[in-house]
Amino acid sequence: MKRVLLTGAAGDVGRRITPMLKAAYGDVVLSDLKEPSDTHGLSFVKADLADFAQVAAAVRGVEGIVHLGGYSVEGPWESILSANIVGCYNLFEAARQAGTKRIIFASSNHAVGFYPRSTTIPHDVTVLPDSRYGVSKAFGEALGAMYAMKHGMKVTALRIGNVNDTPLDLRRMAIMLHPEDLMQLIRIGLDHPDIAFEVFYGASNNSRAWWDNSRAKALGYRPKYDSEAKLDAAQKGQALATPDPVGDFFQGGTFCAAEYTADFAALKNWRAPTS
Ligand code: 15L
Repeated sequence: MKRVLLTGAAGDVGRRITPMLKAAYGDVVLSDLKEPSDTHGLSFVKADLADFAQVAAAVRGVEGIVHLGGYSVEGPWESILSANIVGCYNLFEAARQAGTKRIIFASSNHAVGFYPRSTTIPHDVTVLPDSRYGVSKAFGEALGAMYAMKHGMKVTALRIGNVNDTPLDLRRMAIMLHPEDLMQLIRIGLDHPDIAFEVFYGASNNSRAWWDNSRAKALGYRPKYDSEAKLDAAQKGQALATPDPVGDFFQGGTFCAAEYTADFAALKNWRAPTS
């Protein structure tokens, strides 16, 4: 991998990943709306994802992209539309025009947030987004699949749980992704010879996992961390949370509960029909 671009470099996950990306690939370019306070001596290109010309300038000469940029939580449709729908399209299309070979797309657990916590889901389930944000992540996955199949780009979508070295509550016990384990997933996506289009779950080796990540493991993922080691912290965080029947039932938590108007009893155990 000659040069790697990291979008969303000024965000929390971007700042955690930057030094590891630099150690692994050396030639790394950072991009975001504002320059990170610590660039680790790497060059920075300011780019608004919604502006195609700015994105095209950022991807010039880049062989691989780690696309963390965009709106990272639920928000107004206009914000999701410009940063995550238009922005994601601009990123993939500019990368195609620039001849970029590989893209890691930071999808999210919220693309499948309406699965009950009581079920273990594989990577190839029907998407059940829990928010406009989750819909934008499902869109990014679909876009990545199209660019992989139609243009031969090697695309890996990571349905990231919560990037942290400590689980913030009981939900995060299942979905915590230690930054070093995230780096492993990124390296598989950027380097593995067999990637065409893949969906991996972004979770550490959590004992309470509710995702079947066997596809990532088949390609060499060996997560080192288990949230169980920090159960105390999760219990303390949980004690501060307000109980919620919807949010506590579904994997997506508060993203599911927000703006919820459906008949919970009728829909809570819905599963896509199988053949
Ligand atoms: C996400 O997708 C968000 O980017 C992050 O801020 C957390 O809210 C995380 O999901 C989560 O589900 O905990």
